[in-house]
Amino acid sequence: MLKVEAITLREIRMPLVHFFETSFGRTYHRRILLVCIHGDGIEAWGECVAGEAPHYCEESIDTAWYVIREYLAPAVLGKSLARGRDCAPLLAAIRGHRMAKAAVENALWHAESLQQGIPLWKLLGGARTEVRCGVSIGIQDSVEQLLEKIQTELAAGYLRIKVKIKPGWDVSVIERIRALWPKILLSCDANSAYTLEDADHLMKLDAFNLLMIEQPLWSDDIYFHARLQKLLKTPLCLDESIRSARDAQMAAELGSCRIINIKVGRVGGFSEAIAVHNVCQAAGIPVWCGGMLESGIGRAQNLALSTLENFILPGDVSASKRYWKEDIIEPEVLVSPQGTIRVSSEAGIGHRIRKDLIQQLTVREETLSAVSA
Ligand code: OSB
Ligand code: MG
Repeated sequence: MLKVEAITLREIRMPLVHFFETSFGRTYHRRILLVCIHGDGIEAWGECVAGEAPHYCEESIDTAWYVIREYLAPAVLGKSLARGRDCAPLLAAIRGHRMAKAAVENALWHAESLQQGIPLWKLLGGARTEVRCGVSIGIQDSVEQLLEKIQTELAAGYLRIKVKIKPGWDVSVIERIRALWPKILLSCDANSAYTLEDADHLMKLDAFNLLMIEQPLWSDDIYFHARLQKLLKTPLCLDESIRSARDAQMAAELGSCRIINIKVGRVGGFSEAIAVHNVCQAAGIPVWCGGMLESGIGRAQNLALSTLENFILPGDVSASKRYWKEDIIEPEVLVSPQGTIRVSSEAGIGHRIRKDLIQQLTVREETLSAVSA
């Protein structure tokens, strides 16, 4: 039983080692909202994966800060929770704002794992101790630069390469990659940059034996992806469109995709992520864990989720050093030359949280306390 005594919101700024470009733009540095829950002598952490601006979804770091301060924190402060799982019902009266909710809920799962003295991945129901890793590579200034990056990541051992595509940076780029590496596990992610009118163009991708095409159409669509999937040989994978287990069920029943990317922030926290995982498993849809350029806290939590049984495909779970010169956890997330990460058997997230570094990176901080403690 954890009594939620106080919640600290903190914004840290971290420059990316290399810019990251998707079909909606380039990011050079991250503004990351960290949630720290205090209670019964425990400090537990959650990372909000909302972006700097509302491009991937409606949320941003600033909307998340506002919603947590005004609505989510008051719903849990002063309450005693037996389990991380008990958080979601307390937040159910607030619609949407899933990334904000996930930051709070995931911190409570972290608290539970610390209190019980077990690894977070075990608490989530993890079934494996080694996770297979892939990388997501953004749009570059030239195809040559992209090919060079792929070469580097393959040499580092990564088991699947995903490249970002958009109109004007798609079929010919994939063709160049396949000419060099005919056999690697290769996928692409459009972040909703196309419409059904592009179906004929997207069908050209069928020539390249891709593992999947991720989220080609609208970020809120499930129906039209089913129409597109019928035209394509290549499996579609949904990312943005899947916000709940219900969405996953709908996609499975309509045949909108054959693979699903689970991001714990996008679906509102670990309990819904597990529910999406279970729906997919029952429907025979393999899943993998997506990433949102997380700092070490979110990265370690993604790793924990990736140990569940139906996380069959290599995810966008990669080493800290691909994104950060210095990560806020110790040890940082390391990937073996075989492209795998072994999870820790320590309690909690299995990494020490570097509070000194977090303090140095902090640009804004606010502590909310229970009214009558
Ligand atoms: O669509 O998967 C995506 C990053 C920001 C927003 C959306 C996406 C991504 C990535 C990065 O692909 C994956 C990672 O964190 O390594
Ligand atoms: Mg994606």
